[in-house]
Amino acid sequence: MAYRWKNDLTRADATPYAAYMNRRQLMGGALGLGVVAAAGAARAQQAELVPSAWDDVTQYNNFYEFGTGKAHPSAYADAMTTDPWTVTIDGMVERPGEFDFKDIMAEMTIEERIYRLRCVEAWSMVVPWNGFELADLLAMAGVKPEAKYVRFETLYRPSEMPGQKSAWIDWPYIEGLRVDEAMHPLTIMATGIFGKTIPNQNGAPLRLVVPWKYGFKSIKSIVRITLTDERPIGTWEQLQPQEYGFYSNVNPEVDHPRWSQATERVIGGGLFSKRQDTLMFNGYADEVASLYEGLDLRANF
Ligand SMILES: Nc1nc2c(c(=O)[nH]1)N[C@H]1C(S)=C(S)[C@@H](COP(=O)(O)O)O[C@H]1N2
Ligand SMILES: [Mo]
Repeated sequence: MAYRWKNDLTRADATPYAAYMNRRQLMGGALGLGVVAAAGAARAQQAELVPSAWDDVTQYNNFYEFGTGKAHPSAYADAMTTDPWTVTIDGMVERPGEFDFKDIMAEMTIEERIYRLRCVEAWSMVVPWNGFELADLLAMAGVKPEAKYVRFETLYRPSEMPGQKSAWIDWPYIEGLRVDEAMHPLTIMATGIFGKTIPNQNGAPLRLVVPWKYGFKSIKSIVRITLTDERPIGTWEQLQPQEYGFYSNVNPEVDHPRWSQATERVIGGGLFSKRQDTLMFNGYADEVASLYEGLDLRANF
């Protein structure tokens, strides 16, 4: 709840000020939307970090279940039914089961986390998420000591997800983390953005956010979480293992085979959209570098 991390973003890194003001107003009404205001400490820690514009966060998306264009998710994701919604937690847990999303929300404390999002395609945004630590959800099920990995699965429902009608991806979308990565306090399950319920195109009703990894690790619209001792093979690793590895930690020194990862295009500002240097572990090295001590980050990309 009161997890603190180094915040080095300032207003100079921000996209439009109007969007920021808009967000403060939204946060003012957040209680009415079922979002519990964050603890003061965590909020103050991020006070200087200004998010991207609402329109960019909700209209420039990757969610291949709705098509491969950046505008496809916002155009088609409304068709996805998110209520009722259950999440199965199974595998190496003490209390496996199918949990109703509403029951999960009743147990969890929602807070705001403003994080950088760095896509492997070399663009980035800053997103104000609302959500809870994944560790708290896993504690509900009780992780057994023999579990080494967490495997996540997105909804498979071609009737509501037109992209799932093409078979070039072996649906459902899958992702995975090591248990220690999953338990890290920076790793959250997001249920909102900008103090509002998360829009379908961003992964309603709950999606993973792992801010030090490339965006594709942050799997959307999760229906199943499995604790396992077998390393999961994610959708992108399965498609192109030489391009997308299991770790996919943001690393400006390890290029994608087809492009540099040293810099990123900041979404927003239209013609004036700028490039900036990509940060090691996306700016979260102080918090997470120790997880990878002794690991060759070039071999384990
Ligand atoms: N199920 C699912 N999750 C997904 C994706 C997807 O296509 N399907 N795209 C990923 C990619 S590549 C990125 S960059 C982020 C984008 O999240 P956003 O649209 O909320 O910015 O979602 C990730 N999660
Ligand atoms: Mo991405």
